[in-house]
Amino acid sequence: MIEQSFLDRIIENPYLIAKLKFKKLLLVFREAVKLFREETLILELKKEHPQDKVMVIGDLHGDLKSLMKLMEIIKKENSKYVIFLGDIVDRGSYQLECLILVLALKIKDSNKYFFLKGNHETLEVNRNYGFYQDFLNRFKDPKKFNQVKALYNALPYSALVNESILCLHGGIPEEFNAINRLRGIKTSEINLIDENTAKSLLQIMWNDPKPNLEGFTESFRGREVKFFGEDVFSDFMRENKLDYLVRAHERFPEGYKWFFNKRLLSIFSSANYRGTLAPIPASYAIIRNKTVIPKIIS
Ligand SMILES: [Mn+2]
Repeated sequence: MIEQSFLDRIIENPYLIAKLKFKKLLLVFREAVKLFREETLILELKKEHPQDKVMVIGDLHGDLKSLMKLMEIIKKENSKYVIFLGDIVDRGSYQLECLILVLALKIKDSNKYFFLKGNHETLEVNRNYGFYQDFLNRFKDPKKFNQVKALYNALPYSALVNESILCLHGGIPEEFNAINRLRGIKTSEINLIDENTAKSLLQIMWNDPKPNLEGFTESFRGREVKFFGEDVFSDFMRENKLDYLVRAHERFPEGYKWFFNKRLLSIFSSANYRGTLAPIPASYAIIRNKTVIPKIIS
């Protein structure tokens, strides 16, 4: 069992995480995995009152400074749910700190905090963008990374808020029925899904919207990854009876971006991405009543 006082201490001061022994982190990983394995691939979150708020957070990429600002905002917004859209690790200076902090929040209040899988919550991407090496530098033993893999394998892919607002990391899959088919399947049953459904999950993590485009087209991001235009987006939303889609995965100079007649909101919650590019405003989203409101972290 994890002590509450330990969770409180690292939530209060996440810089302590760098000093923790692996044995202590192991407890965090195991406890978090246990919770995620009870969840479904598509989370179904219900707001009891229309004015209940849901806070949605985009890519963090090891930007602990932005995450700590968000922690202050989480307190002020007092929302019913907080959904992280993934891409917590890779690229930034405090990847492990960000990951463990998000897991600590999950363990502390599992009915409030949700963590969806981004394309950087995979070993293959971590090998190329920093987290795997960062982890090896700290803990030396590649076998210890199995704990991280177990975590990645247990994460949900999408959250459906009041059956009408879909939250995910990348974009809509080519197969519109995938969301319905995935509903009710537990994350621990992911090995039972067929190849087509697995492709939809990959596209949920990787796809991007593109204005002035028809249908789905090839993406530079990889095989099976697609750009999607407004026509297929509208069809997808109609078929799944959805009002809004909230996603992350892309960085914009203005901090966030609306697409497709303000029905798709793209947010990005790291201001100091890679530390080398000029900082941009980081953003998050608030879902309240039946609308989605983009916000800038100041
Ligand atoms: Mn991404």
